[in-house]
Amino acid sequence: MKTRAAVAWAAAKPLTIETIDLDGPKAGEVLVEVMATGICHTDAYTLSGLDSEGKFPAILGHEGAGIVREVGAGVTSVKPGDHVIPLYTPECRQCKTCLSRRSNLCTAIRATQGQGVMPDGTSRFSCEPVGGGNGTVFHYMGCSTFSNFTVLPEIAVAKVREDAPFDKICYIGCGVTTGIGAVINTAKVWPGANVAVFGLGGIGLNVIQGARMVGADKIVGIDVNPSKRAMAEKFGMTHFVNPKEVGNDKVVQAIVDLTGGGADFSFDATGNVDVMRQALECCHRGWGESIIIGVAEAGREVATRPFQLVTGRVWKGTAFGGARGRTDVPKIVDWYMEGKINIDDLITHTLKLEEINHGFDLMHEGKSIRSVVVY
Ligand code: NAD
Ligand code: AHE
Ligand code: ZN
Repeated sequence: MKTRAAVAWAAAKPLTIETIDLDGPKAGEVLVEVMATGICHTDAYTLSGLDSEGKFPAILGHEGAGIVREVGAGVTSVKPGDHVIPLYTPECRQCKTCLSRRSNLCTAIRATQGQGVMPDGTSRFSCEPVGGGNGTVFHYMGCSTFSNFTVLPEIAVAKVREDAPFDKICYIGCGVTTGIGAVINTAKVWPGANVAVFGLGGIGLNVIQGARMVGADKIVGIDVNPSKRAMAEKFGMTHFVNPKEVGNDKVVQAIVDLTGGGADFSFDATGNVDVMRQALECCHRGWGESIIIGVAEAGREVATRPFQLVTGRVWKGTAFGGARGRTDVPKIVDWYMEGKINIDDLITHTLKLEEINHGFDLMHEGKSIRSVVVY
């Protein structure tokens, strides 16, 4: 079949809207009509060319929601007409990791996903060959939600209720689940804890929302863009630190002072390795835990004095908020529909596919929280 898609032809070039070819689902795969997709900073990171797994041409996008239109042989868990959220972290429920219950990082299809292909090693997307290419267009994070239709493995879709609006729940496909899940699943923030959140964008604001949900006491937000402050306060931030105002070298001390000795939990949602160090070092001596959410460019490394760890601070990371997608994502959709979490206010811009590059511009200019493309 043909599908309309925003194609990333090369690093650091604007996406272009094309009509391309899409092969139908093979065994164990499903065809999904994507109804809406968010634009996450990770899409921008890969488009920048600094993702060591970035491949071009590709169809980016990993924060979608849509409807199953066709299923391949052997598919049993979903059927045409089901509403689903694509999962860049699948849940096969059979691999060592899934069975361990110790991590959400299902290994069933991770290798091929990183290579931009389906589990059989081929892509379902193609176009007329251009510029010496063979016409293959790569998948991205197993999702490619910047295409109106996409093919995913059955284990990489979460079936969700049908009364939930696609243009809002698509955000649960990454940002909402990552932020709230980092608090609940990874950090296990306790009621009364003091929390510091670095980066008040589409992920950080969901960390704040999660921290408030679990009853955190002080929630300190740190961002170089003061325009993020009002939204963060609406979502539960109690104190704001702007590194440009206090001085970058005074950020850690400012948080230690605000939290009476250091944060019980801190989160990096910037992707900046220098900020990651600040996030660790602002944690309370003896027990403070810092959770890295942000994705840093290829070649970047984190650093700190080992003494920071010797004296009890803990450095951790989280992918997709530690969520097991097929199990947890439908519950988060329920939370939204029951009014337990706020998604609507974080979606600051709704765009057409033709406007997708504007969505990236708004992110880079710090003018949006989440832009959502509706097909
Ligand atoms: P975003 O662009 O919406 O937000 C980033 C925020 O960080 C902005 O408000 C920006 O002003 C702020 N910031 C930038 N530099 C800063 C600094 N030096 N100090 C303080 N604040 C600073 O991006 P997002 O969509 O929220 O994504 C945030 C990060 O999380 C990205 O690196 C993204 O790739 C990553 N991410 C990781 C996961 C995961 O599973 N681990 C999931 C989603 C996103
Ligand atoms: N390809 C990147 C890795 C990027 C990365 O860390 N991705 C996160 C999700 S970001 C969503 O916005 C993730 O889930 N990682 C776990 C995994 O298995 O990829 C690189 O740097 O090579
Ligand atoms: Zn994302």
